[in-house]
Amino acid sequence: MLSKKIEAALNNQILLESESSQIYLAMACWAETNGFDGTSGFMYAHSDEERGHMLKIVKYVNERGSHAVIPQLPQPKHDYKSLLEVFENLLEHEVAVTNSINELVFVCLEARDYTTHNFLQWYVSEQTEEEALARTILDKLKMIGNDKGGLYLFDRDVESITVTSATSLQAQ
Ligand code: OFO
Repeated sequence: MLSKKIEAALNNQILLESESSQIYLAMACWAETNGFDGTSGFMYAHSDEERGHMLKIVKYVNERGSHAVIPQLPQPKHDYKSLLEVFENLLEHEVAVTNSINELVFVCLEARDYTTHNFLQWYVSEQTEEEALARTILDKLKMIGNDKGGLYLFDRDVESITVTSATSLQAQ
């Protein structure tokens, strides 16, 4: 059974992952209604992934004999000035999620909950990948600026930008 402190911290992470899923769903809708179909596909997929992250913690908490609480969520932002703003917000949100995961890892070590600490390692690597991907995408968008042709190509290709290609691009 989890300690009350770890249970509360994991429930807080459930809230954050659920929020991520909603935020990316709202971004998908903005992109879809503004002619950015590729970005919208990317965001729909990302929203599903975040729901997966949330579910993984829900299952873990319940399997450890504690109780996962499904949170009420605030309405996410639904209007953006540009693709650049969308991805800036995405990176900002992922950095906040990373900080929260790091804090959670720290709380587990303090409490000597090595099982939960081990469970969280997947999230630690996942956050590194997600931040690397978001930074690479942002760099591309900054390079493109307001060039319509560039934005068209970006939107066409964004779904195929993977973490692996992002990491190798950064290494170049
Ligand atoms: Fe992208 O945040 Fe989940 O883990």
